[in-house]
Amino acid sequence: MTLPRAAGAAAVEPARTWRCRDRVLAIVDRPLVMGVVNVTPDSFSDGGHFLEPAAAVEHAFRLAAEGADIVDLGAESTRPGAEPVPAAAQLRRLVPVLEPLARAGGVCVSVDTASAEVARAALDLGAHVVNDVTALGDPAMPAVVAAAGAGVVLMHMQGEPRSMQRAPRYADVAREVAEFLGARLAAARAAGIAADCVALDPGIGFGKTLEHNLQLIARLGELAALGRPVVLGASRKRFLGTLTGDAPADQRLEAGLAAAAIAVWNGAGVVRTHDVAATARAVRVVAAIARARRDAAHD
Ligand code: HH2
Repeated sequence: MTLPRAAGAAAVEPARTWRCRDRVLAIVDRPLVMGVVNVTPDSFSDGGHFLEPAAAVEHAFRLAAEGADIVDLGAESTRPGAEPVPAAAQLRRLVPVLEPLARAGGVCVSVDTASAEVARAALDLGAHVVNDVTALGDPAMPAVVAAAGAGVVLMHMQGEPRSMQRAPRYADVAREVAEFLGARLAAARAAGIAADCVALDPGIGFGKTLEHNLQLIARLGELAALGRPVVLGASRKRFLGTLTGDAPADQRLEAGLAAAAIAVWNGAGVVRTHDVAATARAVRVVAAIARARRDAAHD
């Protein structure tokens, strides 16, 4: 992987591990796959499919069997225009799914929430990762993550879901997102979160136009240069439909695989996807070719 660097500066090695409580996830031969399970009535691609706890639990185990290294449970849609879901309502959806998953052990569980109250309850039940699309926007969140030694995803978003797609604007989107995430990484460390527990995510579709999303994926190496695993979530998102003749969300598989492949080539260490089996197979091939390129460079 070619890392951007200032003249004379040493290249930063891509992060090879991500610590999430008692699990140390290795990102050596291939990227990690994070499978999505939305326990919501209104998520943009799987809303209403897994609202029944038994269906969500079954789907989570299916994704793990298909090759998900982490299963990301969400109880609040963050699609453009979505309203926030109160903590108590998130927990009513999450707890009956989390409890059996945690009891069974084995599956590394992430909770997609910006609420410290939800994160604390989920970690108490055995979750390993807090996936925070507000990058520690809740002032109580850093202490919750630090106390548990949990993994945390710090994601960039311009604005908030309700209004973020109205008029996103950047002078240089890749530079601004990297600066924001670098600052949030420093804030996390200052709040007692270990650096090796942190992963960074440019937030594809969160206050971004089509062109912004493309720039971010094309220049993902600038985020990888911060030295932490980069998470990329392009799966089924609207920009993929826009690029493929307005394909609906359930017909964006190939487009999502193409985006995931380029992201991994450009340094992504974790791919967040609804389509685990296909993504796991695709990114293995990309990772093998990336290794061959590295080996050739070292010969
Ligand atoms: N995208 C979504 C939700 N959470 N978290 C991270 N770290 N990165 C992402 O790109 C990301 C995310 C949106 O996708 P989805 O969960 O399928 O939809 P919804 O928010 O409608 O539930």
